[in-house]
Formats: sequence, C-alpha cells, structure tokens
Amino acid sequence: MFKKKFRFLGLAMLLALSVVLTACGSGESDEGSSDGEGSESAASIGEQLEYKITGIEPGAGIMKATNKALEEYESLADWELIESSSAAMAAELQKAIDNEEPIIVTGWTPHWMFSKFDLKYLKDPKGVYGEAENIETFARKGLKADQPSAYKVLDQFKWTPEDMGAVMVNIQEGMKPAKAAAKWVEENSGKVGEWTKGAEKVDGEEVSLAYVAWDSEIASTNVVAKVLEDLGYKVELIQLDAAPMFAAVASGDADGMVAGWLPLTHKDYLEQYGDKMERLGPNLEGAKTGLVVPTYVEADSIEDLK
Ligand code: PBE
Repeated sequence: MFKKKFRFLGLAMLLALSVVLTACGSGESDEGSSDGEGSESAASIGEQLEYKITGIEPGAGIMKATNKALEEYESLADWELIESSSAAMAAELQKAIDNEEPIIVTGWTPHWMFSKFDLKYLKDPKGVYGEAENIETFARKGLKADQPSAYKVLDQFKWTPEDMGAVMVNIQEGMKPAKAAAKWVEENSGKVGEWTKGAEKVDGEEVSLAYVAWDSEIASTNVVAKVLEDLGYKVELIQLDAAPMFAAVASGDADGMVAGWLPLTHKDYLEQYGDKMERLGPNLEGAKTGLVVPTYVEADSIEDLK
C-alpha cells in the first residue's frame, strides 16, 4: 500500500515537472481540435502521463478489461495500468481537472463523476470493454425458502441509471450513504412499492448484503438495505473485494448482492461462482465501462494514444 502511494507521489511530482518543462518549451497549449493531426498532441499526452493509466481496485472487472486493452491495442503497447482505489482514482481525476492536466482513468457509468466533470469515453473499436452492461442481482441458494420477503425484494429490485445517479450525487456531495438511500426511498415510494409487492413484513430477521466500495454499488446496496429495513429486517452490509463478494454469496456467507456487472465485466466471477448462486437478473440496464478522460484531452479513441 505504502509503496504504491509513494510511487504515485513520485509520479505526481514528475508529472508536475514535465508539465512545467512542456510549458516552457512551447509557451502555449494546443487548443486546436484534433481530427487528423491528433497524433502529435496524443503523443504528448502519453509523455505527460508517463504512459500511465489511473486504475482502481485490482479485483475490478474493469482492471482486467484494461489489461486486455493493453495487450490488444498497439497504441497502448508502452502504457501501464496503475492499481489504486475507486476513491483515489476520483481524487486524481479531480486534481487533474483542477490543474487542467491530462489524465486517463478506468471509468464507468452510472457514476457521479459524469455529472460533476466534463468527461468522455475513449472509443474502443476493438470492443474490449464490451457493449452495454447490466448490473445484476444474485442471491444465495436457499434464501427463497429461508427469507422469502428478502428474496422477493432482491428479485423485484430494478431501477434506472438516473435513479442510481441521484443517490450517488447526494453521497458525493457529503450525505451519508444510508441517509442518501433513505431520502431516495422516501421520494420514490412508487418504485419501492413495486419492489416490495407481495413481500410480507418481518420481525427483526437478519439478512446480509455483500458489496464492493464502488460508488455505484455503495448507492444501490444502501437503497436495497433501507427497503429491507423498512420491511422489518436487520440488515448487515459486508464490504469486500469483487471476487470475495461473489464467493460470499456462493458460499452462503452473504444472503445476496446487487453488484454483478454482466455480461462482460464480471464474466470470470460468474463462470467461477455462478452455478453456486441464484441469478436474479438485471437490476439496472445501460451501464458502461471504459477508459475515460476529461473532454479537453485531445484523444477520442484508444487508438489515438500512440
Ligand atoms: N466497476 C464498477 C466494477 C463494477 C462496478 C465498473 C468499477 C468493475 O469494474 O468490476
């Protein structure tokens, strides 16, 4: 951990230095739009970033996809993916944007960063990051018999990227996740009513939800937890990395989770654990992952990153 932080600090200093040097050299930044002549400025993006992409937690599917992109795109031959965390990635992005410096991060939607910053996905002509993704719900085997109400809610939970985005923005602006979830639940009783249809109240039974501390999943998991609590459950939230999250539901250590990105992002985990858990289908459609840059970065495609 520590070592990585220091490496990062060193990188930031080098980056600052190279920006100063670049600024002295050219005296201006190239504002011209880049079609056709993108390669020169794109090369300087690589140099300024020392060919480093800011990643997140190592277990995330988007990290695997990015390592694959590093292999498949010739333009990424010299690039390297730096492991980090979702929170540190967002902080790096904020810092780069404050300083109008280039940055490339592993990003995804829904995410508050798209409402806070002007960002774009780099085009992915080889389709390494897949097409549109869904977020799916999983339950442990036996939950239906043991806790039918909780099972029913998990099965019926379904919302939109806008719904999730609303919760995420409130959390990002400082509201506690549980509070942001309660606010959303209160303001969306119609939708919540669909999820709880046919689910009987319980009296303090315990259920546990596994999740990873990705901003999107902090939002969804807290909302489902609040709905279960309102039904009378005592809900435990178990924060894990991606693989242990799947493993926890497969082994029955957790009752369920709402954080499976498919068909691509968590494909390996599905292959490994899928037949030991119950797959309840998409709770959100139209998610996406990829390499993300501020719009001022003069590259439109991964292939521009020569
Ligand atoms: N994410 C957010 C996860 C899924 C949810 C895109 C960072 C991942 O890459 O595994």
